Amino acid sequence: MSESALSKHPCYNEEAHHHFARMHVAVAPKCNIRCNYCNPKFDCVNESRPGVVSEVLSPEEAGERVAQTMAQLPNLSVVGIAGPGDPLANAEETFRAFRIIASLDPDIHLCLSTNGLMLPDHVEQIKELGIRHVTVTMNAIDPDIGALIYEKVAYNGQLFRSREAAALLIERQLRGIGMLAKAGVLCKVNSVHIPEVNGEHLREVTLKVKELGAFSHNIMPLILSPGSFYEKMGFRAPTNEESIEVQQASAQIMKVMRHCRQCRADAVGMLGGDMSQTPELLPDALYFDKAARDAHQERILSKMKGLDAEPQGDWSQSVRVAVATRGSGEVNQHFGHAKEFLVYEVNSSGESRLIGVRKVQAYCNGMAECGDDGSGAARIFSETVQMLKDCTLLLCSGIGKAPSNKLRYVGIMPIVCKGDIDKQLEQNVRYMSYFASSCN
Ligand code: CLF
Ligand code: SF4
Repeated sequence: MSESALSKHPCYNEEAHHHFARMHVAVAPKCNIRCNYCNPKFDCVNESRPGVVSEVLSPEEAGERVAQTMAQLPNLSVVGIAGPGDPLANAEETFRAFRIIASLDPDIHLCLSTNGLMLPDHVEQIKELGIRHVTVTMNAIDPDIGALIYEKVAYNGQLFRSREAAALLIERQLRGIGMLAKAGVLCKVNSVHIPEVNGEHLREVTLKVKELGAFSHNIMPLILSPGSFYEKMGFRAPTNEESIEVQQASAQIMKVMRHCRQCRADAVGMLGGDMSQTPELLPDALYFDKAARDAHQERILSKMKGLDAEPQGDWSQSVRVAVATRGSGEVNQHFGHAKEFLVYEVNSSGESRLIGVRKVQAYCNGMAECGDDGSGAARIFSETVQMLKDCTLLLCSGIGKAPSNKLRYVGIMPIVCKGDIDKQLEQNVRYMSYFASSCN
């Protein structure tokens, strides 16, 4: 594995996601399969959350947007194509866009995300273009389980359904993953966790893709597109505990990703701060200064701690801590402004590991008492508490008196602090343990 291919990629390296940004260009509208959780009116759910479908760009427009964004975001290190359909069902546009982007700056990392059906036909081209990261979304290796997930597959002018469709798709996904590994392309496997369908099967998927040479496994909770078959049939997303349990089982086998944001096909910015819906932030400039960008990224790399590894300590006595952050690997976000919290486990030796990201609605609406106007704020607060109810501590850079008191009341201790997340986790959990033992 090449360290340089990993150090700046926010999805392949957890620490990099605190510092580096990615950009998706939505050049791929068509899809060649139908997943039961998908509604084609929305972005591909295998890497996205349902929202208004991303505006489709031509490869040339995509190149212009990337140049603009490179001028605006010196920490932009990766450009990916992930939809809104399947990039390899739109291979001509996808590869043309990658060629244009690579000609802007050969050092930008190119990243592709696919359902894998057409992957075996394109591995050569992927390698030749210097695409170093490919994600394959693979939800089952057993065609009987796959038949519950995929409605149909269109391949070579023929339409396949049910078990036959799943068997064809799975065979091509596995072949493609093996070919990527042999070609030296880092392959991440995404799986959608559908509790009653593949919850207990995902460990087998991990075992198989590891055997084939995949780099990591990203198990994402099901998000139902409105109007999809699963939505109509009442399928449900896993609970936070179910997600953690399934991820821990796979983490015994290989590296798992726990910081995925299931971002849009046109997402721009840090994983935790999508700017795609605020286009006024992007200037018209088509000129970017490569030397300044390179120097900026070198400075970031010099401050990073290196590649993350799964901590091997004893987690039986661990506590869970929610952290409000805007990036840079620091506690630096006010509770009321947080749209997500990173949830860590900290063990008795002070080691910490990320176990998930909890999306919430920002609590503060500008009222003096942090949104405590007695109306919508009460609902938002109770939803946030519901998302963080397994946490004992909450670290943030500030919090109003009213929410602070209410959090204590439900058993979550807010601590106002700033600085490096790992250090703050260690210090505050030690302090809490000391305090608890002195009181006994
Ligand atoms: Fe985009 Fe995907 Fe590349 Fe990352 S996203 S194509 S690997 S650059 Fe990342 Fe977004 Fe999760 Fe995807 S957080 S949905 S895993
Ligand atoms: Fe929808 Fe599945 Fe195609 Fe993605 S791969 S666009 S989720 S049918």
